[in-house]
Amino acid sequence: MTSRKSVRPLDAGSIIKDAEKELQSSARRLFGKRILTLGGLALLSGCDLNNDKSVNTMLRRMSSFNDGAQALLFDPRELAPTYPESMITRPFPFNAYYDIDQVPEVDAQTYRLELTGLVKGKRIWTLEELHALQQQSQITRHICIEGWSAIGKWGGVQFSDFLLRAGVDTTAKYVALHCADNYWASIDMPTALHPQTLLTLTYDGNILPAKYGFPMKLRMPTKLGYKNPKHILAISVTNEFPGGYRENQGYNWFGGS
Ligand SMILES: Nc1nc2c(c(=O)[nH]1)N[C@H]1C(S)=C(S)[C@@H](COP(=O)(O)O)O[C@H]1N2
Ligand SMILES: [Mo]
Repeated sequence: MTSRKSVRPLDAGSIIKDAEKELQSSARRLFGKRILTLGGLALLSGCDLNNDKSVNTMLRRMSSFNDGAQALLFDPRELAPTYPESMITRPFPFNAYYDIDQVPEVDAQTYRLELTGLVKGKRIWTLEELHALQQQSQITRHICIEGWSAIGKWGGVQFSDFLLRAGVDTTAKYVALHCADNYWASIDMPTALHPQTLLTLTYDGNILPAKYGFPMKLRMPTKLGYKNPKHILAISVTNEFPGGYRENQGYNWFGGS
């Protein structure tokens, strides 16, 4: 992993507020009218929430819940919080399974996004074609399970929009994303169709720089950082569980934030 020296400390208070919102509504479904607070969860998981280290520990423990329990806790229909421009973390941290000097360089001219699997429509997309689709932007919090979080602004095409245009079979179970650095991740179809899931082409108003995933990163504010793949080359739509780079190393597949 990369050095964390340049990274800001975890903004614990604000994460707790975000997580508390999620937990209160999901806990209602789990425990009827009784509300399980984040404090209650902290008690259950045995960590106090007064310092960054314990928030990190809790994030890890939450991620090691089994996928079924997490699917209940983190409803894919809920919206992640959004933030004002003034709260953007500058500089936004870089992270990958290698150092920043090994970031893959993808050539914009020859780049083609390839769709495979359960797709009826257009399977090959140029960057120009993707930029010509309707664009939107979001300011959301990226939470990395390694113990940091940061707020950033991403712009691009709503993923559900893209999938429908490409004639993807939205009754399929999974969407897998394959990256230029051999990383891959996969998500369930409800997450793929979530209104905040964005096929991003820009970061903070500029073309996505290489370190943040040029030419595109799939941004899902409802998922932890490792579920947000950068440098995507191919997307496959399938009913067979595709796993993922981090997931196959033991990170939880659901990966809700
Ligand atoms: N292709 C690829 N995507 C990836 C990773 C990676 O190593 N390779 N790391 C993931 C992790 S763990 C994090 S926290 C974020 C970091 O994104 P950033 O560099 O834009 O902050 O990218 C995610 N997507
Ligand atoms: Mo991460």
